[in-house]
Amino acid sequence: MRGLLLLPCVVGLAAAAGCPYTAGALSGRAVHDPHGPHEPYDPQAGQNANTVGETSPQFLSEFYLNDTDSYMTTDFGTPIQDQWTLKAGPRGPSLLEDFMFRQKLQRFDHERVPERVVHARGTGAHGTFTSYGNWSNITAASFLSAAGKKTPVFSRFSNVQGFRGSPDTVRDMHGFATKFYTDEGNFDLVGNTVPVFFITDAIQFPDLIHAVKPEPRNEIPQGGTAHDNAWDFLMQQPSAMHTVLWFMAGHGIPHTFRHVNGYGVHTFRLVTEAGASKLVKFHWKSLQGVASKVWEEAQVTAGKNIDYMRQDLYNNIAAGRYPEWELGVQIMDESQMLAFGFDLLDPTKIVPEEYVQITWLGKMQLNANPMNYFAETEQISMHPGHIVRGIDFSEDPLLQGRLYSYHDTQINRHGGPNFEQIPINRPRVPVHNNNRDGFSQQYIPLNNAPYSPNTLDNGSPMQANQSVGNGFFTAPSRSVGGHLVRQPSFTDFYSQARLFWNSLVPVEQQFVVNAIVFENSKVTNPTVRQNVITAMNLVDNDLAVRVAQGLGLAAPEPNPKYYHSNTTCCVGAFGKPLLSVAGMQVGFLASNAYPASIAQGMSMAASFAAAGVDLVVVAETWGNGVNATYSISDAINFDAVVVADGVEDLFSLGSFTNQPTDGKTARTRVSATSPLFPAGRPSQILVDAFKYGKPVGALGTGSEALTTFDISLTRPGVYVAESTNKTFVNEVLSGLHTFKFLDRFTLEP
Ligand code: HDE
Repeated sequence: MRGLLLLPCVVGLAAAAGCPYTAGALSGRAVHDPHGPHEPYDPQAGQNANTVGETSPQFLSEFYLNDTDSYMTTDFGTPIQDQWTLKAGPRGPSLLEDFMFRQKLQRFDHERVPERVVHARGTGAHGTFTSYGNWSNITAASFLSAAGKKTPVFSRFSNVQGFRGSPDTVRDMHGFATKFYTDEGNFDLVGNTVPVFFITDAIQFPDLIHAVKPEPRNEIPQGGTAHDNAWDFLMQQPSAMHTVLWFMAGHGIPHTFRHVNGYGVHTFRLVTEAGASKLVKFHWKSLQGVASKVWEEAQVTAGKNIDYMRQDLYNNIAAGRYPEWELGVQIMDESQMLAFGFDLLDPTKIVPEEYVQITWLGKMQLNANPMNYFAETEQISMHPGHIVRGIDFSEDPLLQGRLYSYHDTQINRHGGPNFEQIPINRPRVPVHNNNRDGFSQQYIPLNNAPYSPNTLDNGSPMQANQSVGNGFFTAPSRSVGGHLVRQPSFTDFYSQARLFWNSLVPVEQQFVVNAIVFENSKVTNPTVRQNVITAMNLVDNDLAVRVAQGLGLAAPEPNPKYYHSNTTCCVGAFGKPLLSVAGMQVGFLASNAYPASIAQGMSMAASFAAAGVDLVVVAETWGNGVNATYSISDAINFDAVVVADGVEDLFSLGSFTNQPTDGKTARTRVSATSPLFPAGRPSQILVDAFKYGKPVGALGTGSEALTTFDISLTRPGVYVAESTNKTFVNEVLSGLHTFKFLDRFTLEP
């Protein structure tokens, strides 16, 4: 309805004529409001009924530029041709007068904007958040006011350390930021996939990032923390230990962005209409389940497909397999700030779920890919300070610093403060204030009295607060005071680091040891490596001894000040079955030389498809029924691998002849070495899949391929059948749910 004379009130008052927010309504003039939603917003519907929100792409559709069936124009609309410059004669020179040429080159010269200073590498999608109920007992937030109420969202997932073009699967922390386009303004939940953070005071953030980013002299390494500077800083900053262990565990190398949980990290507040506040920790729970790669697999993926995670998200949304997350809060009384043995303001602490259960408020589904990466994913500006009525901050000094940084950094990226007006950033409700001008102002403000108080515009825009205009208000119970100091706020950083370590299954503990050993084997400075042992020993002596062994350092004596034997649930990335296997890929290793093998794959595909799983038939070359060639396939592409009946020769380690053998005379003999794919590729796919802990299987004589590589047919996660049947498919599907067969990984004694 853009272009109509509708200027809906943002909140509160339904009578359009008396709408206090609406300059046009007050002046009686026809006003086109570019901020306005497509349909008039009915506050009553928002408050009391289930509203069906538009999806974000619909909201953005008025900005789509469609070039179909059009002539080329300049930026100012004149039709032109742009393939040849205007020249003085056929041999030139080109003339400065050529405005078509100048504009084309100039626009190209200015295409790049600064990437994010952190979280530069990311991918995002549109979706919908649906509230499970009316949560007005804990918050006045309108998007949580009714069961079934829908709010459009955009989520951006990111890596932290690497640049925009860095690989997805390096070991790193990951961002999980969501913008809720609520009917009372934008709320951004700018969280991570790990619930704790490295530092407790925002003034240390530049030090943290300078330390983990590539080293200044040579800009190495790209995307990871396996270098001297990172470990030098992290091991001298006690607050970092808990977070370091999370990202040395599986959380540093998630399988895909669909398989991560998310966390607000800081304690926030929810505030009711009446002003009563509770402390909360925000949680996103992946309804796909949490899954992680193993390190070898992540490294290979980083080389073979640096876009692995963004491709997974994009492909699954494009295929209609929409990932979902539940949003929940742990709710605590204001009086419980210090009740659990640590300060709820300390962002290095989780609130164990044994203490406070999570209340699930609603569900998010990501269901539309951006139409244009730059315009949407790259330009979206997340900010923890984008907050709405019913939600409030806490005094956490890390959060307080973030409230400055995000807006500031976006001004740097966009050249001025009007980035809030970019389509992907603008709220779905009208904006009314006295902020003016700046680079590239997108609106034409009509209020000729842009100050408060004014009488010339009848006092508009008026001040909204808790009691008038449904405005934002700070939780009335908040009170702060104290002498001015520069000192740390929190002290114990090892008890919860140990809680995390204690709570991992043994295999994930081994992965943590391996990861620390790997990263520090790249550290060249012996003092830095020794500091690692000293710091780890404060968490756990066994951990420190094993890392010391891996680094060739002396085993330390126990330093038990923080040792305890408590455990908590829900912190590891391994050992729990997935909730859904939708979007998983089963590689079916077949051969063009034996067409029956391709037919087997085609006949099984439908059974897997019923569970949302793709069966990918792999053969030497393209052909009917072939979904991928060996040349482009690798174990990293598949979540399970099945060898077709009759293609075992592809995996043979013996002499590679083309002679037919008894019993296989109907087949053209195939060979493990073929000019059609890199030497040994089918074997490599099978062996690597097994090594990465994935389910593997075989039909008929294909099982010989497994035994060739000493893969026992009776091991967990190994499935064989004579031919395609339902039981076999179900076994592979259950293997996909298990996801990683942990018995495949060696534990140190
Ligand atoms: Fe950020 N962070 N951060 N951060 N952060 C940015 O803002 C910052 C922190 C997080 O997908 C920047 O727009 C400071 C914690 C995510 O667009 C910047 C501190 C958490 C994203 C910034 C922190 C995060 C950012 C860079 C210490 C988890 C990507 C670009 C006080 C709760 C958002 C930008 C997206 C991005 C500053 C710590 C999450 C520089 C100063 C803790 C997910 O403003």
